[in-house]
Amino acid sequence: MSDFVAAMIFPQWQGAARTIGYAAGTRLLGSLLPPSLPQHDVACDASAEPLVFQDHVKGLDILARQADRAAALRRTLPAGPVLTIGGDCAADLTTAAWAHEQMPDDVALIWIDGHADLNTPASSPSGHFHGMVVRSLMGEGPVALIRHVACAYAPHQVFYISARDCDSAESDDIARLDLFRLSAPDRIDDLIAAIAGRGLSRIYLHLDLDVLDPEAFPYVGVPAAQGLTVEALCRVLQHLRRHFPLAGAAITELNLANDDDARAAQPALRKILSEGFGL
Ligand SMILES: [Mn+2]
Repeated sequence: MSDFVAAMIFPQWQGAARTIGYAAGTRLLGSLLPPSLPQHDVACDASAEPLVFQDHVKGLDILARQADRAAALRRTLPAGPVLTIGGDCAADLTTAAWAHEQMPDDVALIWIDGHADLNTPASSPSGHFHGMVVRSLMGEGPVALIRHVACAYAPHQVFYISARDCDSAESDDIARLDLFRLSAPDRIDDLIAAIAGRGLSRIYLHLDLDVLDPEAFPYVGVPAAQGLTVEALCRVLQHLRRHFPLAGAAITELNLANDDDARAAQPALRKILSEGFGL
């Protein structure tokens, strides 16, 4: 029996502001899910037109329209954990927000990512929204997007695993806000203890595949050196799922340039889905 009631398939690329192989990545992940898990598609603008900058965010209009669609779809799905398949790291903005709204102050947001995604529109060097998602889930971001965050995550609810390629403003904010940061996967018990010690009983798992080491798994939008092995990632996911019920999850940033990439990425993805997520 899967932990999930449904999968939301959301090939959004505008948050990365590059028409790279996210659509192919989303398709492949969808094809690897068990047929018993109902899949629901969020329609995305596939146009390769350059994105317009608005309020320091590239493609804000389109991102807002797509987030509206995702939020509307989420409201039609059963209560219970949904697995969002991206797409860029912003694909689960509305589903991570929804998970917290159902159980305010009880959800740990576990951000498993080579990056911190903690920029504000003003601090972001690129204007790419996929680097602002955690900050938005904490209630600070473009109004057109954070209107879906009815219940912001507080700093004590945010936990990073292997965030290692951070902008200097992000590093400053991690220190200032005292966000939990697990650097070595073998210290996972520290994370478990911190979640429980902060009175949180459920976890939301956001997996950006760039948490993996690019030598083992280069099929991502923004690779970050010195990441986890696939085995270490699976152990971390298993350990977390053994200790806490899921509020939801997402797998993001799979970027496949061609069929060779798709073939080469499959064994790791199958392992992560089955051993990491129990699918
Ligand atoms: Mn990332």
